[in-house]
Amino acid sequence: MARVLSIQSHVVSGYVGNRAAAFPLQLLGHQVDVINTVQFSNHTGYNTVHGERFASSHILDLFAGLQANGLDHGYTHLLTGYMGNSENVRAVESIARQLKQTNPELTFVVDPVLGDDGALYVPQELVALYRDVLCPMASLVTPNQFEAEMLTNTKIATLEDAKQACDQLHSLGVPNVVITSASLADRDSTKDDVLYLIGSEFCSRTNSKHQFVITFPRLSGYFTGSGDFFAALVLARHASLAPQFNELGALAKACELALATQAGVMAATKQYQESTGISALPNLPRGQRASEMVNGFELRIIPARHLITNPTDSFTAVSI
Ligand code: PXL
Repeated sequence: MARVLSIQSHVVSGYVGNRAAAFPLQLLGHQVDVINTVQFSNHTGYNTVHGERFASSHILDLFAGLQANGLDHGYTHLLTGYMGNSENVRAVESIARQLKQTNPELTFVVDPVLGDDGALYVPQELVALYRDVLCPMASLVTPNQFEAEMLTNTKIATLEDAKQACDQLHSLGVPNVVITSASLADRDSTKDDVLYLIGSEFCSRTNSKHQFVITFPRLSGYFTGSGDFFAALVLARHASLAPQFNELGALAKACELALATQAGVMAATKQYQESTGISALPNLPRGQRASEMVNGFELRIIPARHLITNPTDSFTAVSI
């Protein structure tokens, strides 16, 4: 079982960041310690957000407290998500370096949270920091299509583009890449209701590579935090299958299981949004959203918890 330090955001109400990551990891039997990069009342999809973003000095101080008591020993995994500004990325870099010194076998999972659907929601300078600083230290990165495009400075329109983007990310030094969801023009163009996950494992010891694609349904609805949930699930499933990210095949299996849970929880969330009428409401801009609408803004992680341990969906990775 893994011992994970997870550095992400915290919300009082709802399920993004650490609130979407800790529970599935724990339910799957892993020990999770959390450092929060922000403490907000709710995620930023609501009309308003209260709370604060923590200074990097606060994050580093918490880690220093762990070190002072020897509590920094024993972590097998470091998981990072939304950091929001460059100082916090630098703080995470420092923590990752120190943890790697303590445990050279540390698995570092980086979700490079930059944006989605063609728009950055963090300062532009974070792109270069993720690319040049965190990717070379990471064991696995989990960008979405837009984030992979930003990190590689390429457009991903086809499966071949996606494979090349994975190769480019490998060349930065990261042995495992999962592009968590992508619309690809050259797959089955008759279907606009599917998305693709593209995974790539590179083993430097044997100079071998395994690339795969998994097709899964595209759902409409509000699924904020699903990327955070997914990265935690891949880590959790992989840690149970293989101690480290150096066994070809384990990443594909972990992605199949993580996607099975993710698809089930998203379907349960969509069903809830439909049953409450939220799906039928117009998607008004922030600040103008009706309370009936915002009540459906959260993933149904807790009500659908059985799908974390026993997913009912099943997906198959196809080698490419
Ligand atoms: O990764 C999603 C996320 C994480 N943390 C905070 C957010 C969001 C998305 O809105 O607001 C604070």
